[in-house]
Amino acid sequence: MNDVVHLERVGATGLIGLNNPPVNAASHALRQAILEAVETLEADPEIDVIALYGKGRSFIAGADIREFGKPPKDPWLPALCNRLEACAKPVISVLHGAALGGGLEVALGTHARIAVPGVAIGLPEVTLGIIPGAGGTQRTPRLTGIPAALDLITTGRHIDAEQALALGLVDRIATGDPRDLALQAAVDVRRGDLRTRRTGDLTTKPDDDALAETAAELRKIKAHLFSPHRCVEAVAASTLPLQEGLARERALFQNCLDSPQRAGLIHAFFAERAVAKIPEAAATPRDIGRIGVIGAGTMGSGIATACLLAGFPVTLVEKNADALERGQSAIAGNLDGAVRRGKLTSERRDTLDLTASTDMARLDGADLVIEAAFEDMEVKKQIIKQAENICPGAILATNTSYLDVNDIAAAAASPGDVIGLHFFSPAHVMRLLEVVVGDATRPEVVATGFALAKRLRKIAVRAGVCDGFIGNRIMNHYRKAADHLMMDGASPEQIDAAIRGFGFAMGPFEMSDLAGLDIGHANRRRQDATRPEAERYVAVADRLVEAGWLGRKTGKGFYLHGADTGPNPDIAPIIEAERAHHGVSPRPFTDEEIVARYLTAMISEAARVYDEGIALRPIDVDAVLLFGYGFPRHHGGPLHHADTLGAARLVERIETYATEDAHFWQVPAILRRMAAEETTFADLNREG
Ligand code: 3H9
Repeated sequence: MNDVVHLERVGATGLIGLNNPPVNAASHALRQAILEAVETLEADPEIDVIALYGKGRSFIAGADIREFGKPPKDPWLPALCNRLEACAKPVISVLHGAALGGGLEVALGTHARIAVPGVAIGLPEVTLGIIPGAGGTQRTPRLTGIPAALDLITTGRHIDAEQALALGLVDRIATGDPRDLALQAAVDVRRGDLRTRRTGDLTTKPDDDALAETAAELRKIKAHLFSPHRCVEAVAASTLPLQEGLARERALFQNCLDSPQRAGLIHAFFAERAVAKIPEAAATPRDIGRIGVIGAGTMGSGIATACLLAGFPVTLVEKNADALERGQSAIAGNLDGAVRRGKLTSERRDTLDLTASTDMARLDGADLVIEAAFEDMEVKKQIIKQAENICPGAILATNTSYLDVNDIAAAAASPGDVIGLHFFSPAHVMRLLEVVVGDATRPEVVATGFALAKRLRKIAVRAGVCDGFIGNRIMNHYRKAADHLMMDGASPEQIDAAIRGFGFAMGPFEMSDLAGLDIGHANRRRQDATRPEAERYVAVADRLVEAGWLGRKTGKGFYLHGADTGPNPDIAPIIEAERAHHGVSPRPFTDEEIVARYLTAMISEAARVYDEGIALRPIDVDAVLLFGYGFPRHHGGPLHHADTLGAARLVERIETYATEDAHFWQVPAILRRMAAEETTFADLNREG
């Protein structure tokens, strides 16, 4: 026996305490230890009931995801679940914290389940590009029926103890310490107060309609994904005898395991967590009581909403009274939406503490001030100076999207307290927060930025200072590639459709219309002074702005957004005029070539951002694109995707494109090194 389980005999009860921190993932060691413990207790004549419970924060959070893609080691989880089910003595399980994926499957292999309130129960495998592979697709429908099993397995959603009880997944809800509950449950089994049975002995009621409906719905909404469809096929097999159904599940699970989508989705899972590992992690974050937000525009009101939703008292300051009023009603609208969606109760809403004022002095007492004012260096410097005078000792954060945080910090008497907190619009919805660390930013200020992100339920990624930080800098680059494609012959709608075909929810021109073409325009004007001579400039979007077409907000942009929808018919003549002006003869592009150029531009800049130290690791760059820019999760992020293509192939591509535009298409030094050394970004993630 090894120390990942704690085996105890208490009277005639054999207790198996699972102890594999932090979340009791069912690693090889844990599987082996549970198997040995069960066999030991089964053979022990003094023992009549066996109970499994989790020590620490959960029962079992699932199979150990880090083992996927490595050679499998016996005992496999499916074999363990079958062995538990076959045990000659009653085996019960107490579920607390998380009983997810393989964790729930282990529990379904036991003969009765007790749920502790607060437990998250579910089969989230589909979110990792796989299906439940240890009997979950066979035993769940036997207990819940096919419709509920399809819902759980194809959405991967977590349910609570009450829902699990209502569905028949657990037999009882009980409050208390998991070990005590395990002992009590054993007593109840002996007394006949808790029924035990083998789930595999039950049969699934056929429901072809539910299967057909779910399959059709998934073909509509998840056509590009692999595993959701396999989930339905596996659940369909649950009407077969158990062993046949399990064999079918096994084959489908293996298909998913081999799919590149599995690797991408699991990379995304780890990306979300890896970004928290920062050099400042050991610093103690400062306490944040009140938060001040300066600027009541879209960003300011979104940031204020996010802070209020997380329970912070907020002071919102805006010098223009009308703008302040608009900001307040935007916040009220956001909060109404949160109540409607069940994210906030009306009672809690009434307790939220928002002070709104046109007087900066009202910021007094704030521990953190976030400025979301106009994107202008002098304005920002002025605001930081004023805020510092009003709240000495507070953290001063700028929500700038592009400007130099070191320059802004230089305006403060205490530049160590200045940091960039780059939110994404809508700030109360988008999960990404770039924490931009200046040369002088103190470690505890960085740690506070990360602690704040956690409270706001956002994914914080540490970024260094450069124009656009990680995300906008990369976006600027691939957005140019889209403009070049448009000038050279592809239409905006073909480009958008091709990019959607890769898995993005929107293409670049649809995105511009959504954000407002004035945003990109202002940014291009800011860059005019520093734009290199050799850079190819595409002025199509400028012509749209000059015509007053700013996208959705004016009803017209690259597309029509009024009574009529679809591509704006006035765009083609503008593009043609620009081509004529630059002597460009258009040529056809395949969707494949569009995607290849767009992604190669993205990967190139992403590689440079990492190589220059703006991002800590390649996986941090992936997280930014995944959680802030809609990069399709099943492709794992641009640098994960780059690994699937290989550095040598990318270098070759860039060199080919460079024959047309040697300024734009330059091979990043890091890609050349990687091609020569035959290494990958995954290698660099491991080193970092
Ligand atoms: C499966 O079960 C397949 C089977 O059907 C078939 C097999 C044949 N493995 O999220 P946190 C790590 S697929 C390995 O920050 P929280 C995580 O990386 C699995 N590691 O905590 C982190 O490490 P680090 C189905 C795991 O409290 C640390 O634990 N199960 C696993 O915010 C803390 O995690 C799932 O998909 C794992 N399974 O959330 C559930 N889980 O500190 C996946 C976590 O080094 N897990 N880690 O960064 C979760 O959803 C959340 O972790 C959980 C806790 C809700 C449990």
